Amino acid sequence: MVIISQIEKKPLVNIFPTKSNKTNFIGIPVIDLSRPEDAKNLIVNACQDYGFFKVINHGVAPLLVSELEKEAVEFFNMRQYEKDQYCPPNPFGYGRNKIGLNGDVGWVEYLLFTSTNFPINSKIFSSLVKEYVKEVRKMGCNILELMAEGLKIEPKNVLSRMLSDEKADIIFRLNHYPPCSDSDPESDLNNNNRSMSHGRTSIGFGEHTDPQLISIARSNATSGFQIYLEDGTWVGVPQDETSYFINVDDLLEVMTNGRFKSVRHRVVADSFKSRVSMIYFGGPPLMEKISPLDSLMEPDEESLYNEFTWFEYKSCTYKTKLADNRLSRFHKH
Ligand code: GA4
Repeated sequence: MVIISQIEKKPLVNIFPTKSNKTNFIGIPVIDLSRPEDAKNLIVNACQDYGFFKVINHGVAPLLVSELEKEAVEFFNMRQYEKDQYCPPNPFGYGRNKIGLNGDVGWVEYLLFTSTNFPINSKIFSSLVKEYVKEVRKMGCNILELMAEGLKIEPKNVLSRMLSDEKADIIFRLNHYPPCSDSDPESDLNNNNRSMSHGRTSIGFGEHTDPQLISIARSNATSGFQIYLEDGTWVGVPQDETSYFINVDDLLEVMTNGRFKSVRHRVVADSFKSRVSMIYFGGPPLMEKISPLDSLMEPDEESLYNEFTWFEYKSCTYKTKLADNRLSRFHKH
């Protein structure tokens, strides 16, 4: 894949890793969706341990994915003034370098939109997005059902109903991280086994947690995605363009009263290769009340959070910076 467009101004954010004493990490959990009996328990373990896992045998047609990626690449290959017609992302549309509304920057350009409001005037592109979002929503519902089964909570659709609802608040994002020659591939950010002595790396998308319930991501064969482990290390996720990567988001952490972890993650720009990713963010209907699930609470267990609607949480999210801990604002003190 060739992407010729370059982001003009380089908002380099060079950062260093916090620690590098990796412990007990045995790799990203891989869940085979064609084996639901095993999958349900493995999903629960992965959500508790990392808030992150990879799925295989997911049922999304490779042709659909490659056609959508082709459209995305064509879009990002357009001249800057053509892409700028879809600016600014307020919060939806085309964005470049700036992330959100509060001063975050990254070495990235993107298209951000809701499933019902695709800004690009191309029938092919918009019908591929529609079809893709439908397929990925199906996968998301399946995963949420397996989660409920693994957690032994009833009814089976207690989580998935929020995604299958026609008012589910779905956001879809296409990201393009152009190669960044200032990124040092030897740096500790890109390779966790080396010392941090000369780490200078460009952040494509800064560290954050996703506010929704679940995020379902897929990218081309360029690496750069990293997750934060509880022991304070960042680990690079080996790329696999045939699989999907699932994040537990903030709302699932609340609904499981902290059993599942909303995974902190970031993307580091590659020095040589473009990275193109597509991410489905599954949120519930705006008026859905969010609190720990009764069926999961032990008799004397107390809720860690004050109840809120997704609308309240989302509104608060858009007032924050990317790296902020948004959940802490809803913690009971
Ligand atoms: C992170 C997850 C999704 O990409 C997103 C992002 C949103 C944006 O890019 O506009 C936010 C970010 C995300 C969380 C904090 C706020 C809002 C940028 C930002 C600084 C679309 C979302 O829903 O929240």
